[in-house]
Amino acid sequence: MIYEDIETASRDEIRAVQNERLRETVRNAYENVDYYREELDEAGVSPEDIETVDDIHKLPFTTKEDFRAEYPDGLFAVDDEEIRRIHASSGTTGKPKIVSYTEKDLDVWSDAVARSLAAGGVEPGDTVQNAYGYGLFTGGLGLHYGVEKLGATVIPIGGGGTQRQVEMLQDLESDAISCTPSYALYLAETAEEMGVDVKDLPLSTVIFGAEPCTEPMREEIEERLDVNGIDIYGLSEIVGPGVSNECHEAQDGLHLWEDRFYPEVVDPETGEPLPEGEEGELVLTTLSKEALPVLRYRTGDLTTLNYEECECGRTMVRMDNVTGRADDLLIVRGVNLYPSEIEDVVLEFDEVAPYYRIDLDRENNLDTIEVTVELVDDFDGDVDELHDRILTRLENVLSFTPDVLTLAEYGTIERTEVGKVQRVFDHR
Ligand code: DLL
Repeated sequence: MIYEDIETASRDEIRAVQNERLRETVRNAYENVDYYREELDEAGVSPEDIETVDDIHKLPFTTKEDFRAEYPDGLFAVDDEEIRRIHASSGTTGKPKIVSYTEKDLDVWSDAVARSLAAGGVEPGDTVQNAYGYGLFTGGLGLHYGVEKLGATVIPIGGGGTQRQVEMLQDLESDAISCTPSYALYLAETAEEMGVDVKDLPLSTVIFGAEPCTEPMREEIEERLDVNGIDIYGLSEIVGPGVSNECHEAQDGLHLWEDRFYPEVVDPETGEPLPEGEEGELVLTTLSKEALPVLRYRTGDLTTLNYEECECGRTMVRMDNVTGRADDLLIVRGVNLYPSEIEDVVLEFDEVAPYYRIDLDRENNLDTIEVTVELVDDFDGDVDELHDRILTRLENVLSFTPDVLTLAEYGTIERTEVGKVQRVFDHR
């Protein structure tokens, strides 16, 4: 189901909307946010210089450090009376990034989420169990209002309480659940422990996001829960969930709602724009936000853009699913590695459960890396032989051998019931 006509508009139509909204956004930022006025003045750019999206590169970037420096409300463009809601993105260090919404912003956001859900195969009348955390995190309320906007029923269960989640799936016959990918797996595991066969339940879709999910992880979710695993992407600074979403027809990239958020992909080192199809850092500009216009935000997320029309009929650009962030890069004794590359290799093994952790340390001034993976519950093979096979595969695919590879028993690695999973522990 296509939720809004603009999703199938021609490139010219999309461009026209983007150009007009970009001009408005820049004007709003310049006139109402001291920070942007100073930045643009310093860069020698006036709002009149921005006529079309082709001029966007003239604008300076906004970074997470700018959000922190302007904490709490230095980037807000409206008076307090116009703000209807505040959210915050926690982050692991420093102050949270505070974000705000006017009534219209909330409306645009819930439409973006409704669009996303419809693309993911959720229909009006369906029941969606929303297992994202409610509160300052944008996942809970973001999904909540999107489900309602679509005309579906939301069960606002929030994060955690996994046994109850399973009971609700059974008793209320939820058609879809929204949660992080790691939680979807934990749910499957809990259901198994409870003796509930999730495959027998009506559940047909998992809307997962807020964390990276590699292909083997998605396959595991789809298989264990017998569902369509649909990827939803977003970030608080831009709006929250609903910036882009996979369509259930193709499941081949996430349609980015580019009438609301303008995407670019740049070289993470130099900031130079990259041609279509090349992987780099996603940069987003809000096109409709009143309370918090954001110009060229460096998301830190690595992806590629694909402007080919999709088989679902939507014309909006697709981004590759995000499996890493520019700042996830692990440099171990000079070798560059992304955790997702390790995940891709280890989860290829049927004997390995989808739980792992990576520990980095330093001994005698030398980096060390330990990879711990879990064996499946019913493993009855030769551990040493499997250990050697995994090491050889890591060596062949990544030219990398961990100092220690531990094959732990099933259930050893801590599960994340609430919030985002952490898999890399840097003790250096
Ligand atoms: O995680 C918003 C969200 C909630 C998205 C629920 C999807 C579902 P933040 O807490 O601000 O917002 O974190 C944003 O999370 O820059 C990515 O690094 C990561 N992220 C979000 N969605 C995905 C995804 C929410 N589908 C940061 N795949 C982003 C990979 C994702 N990473």
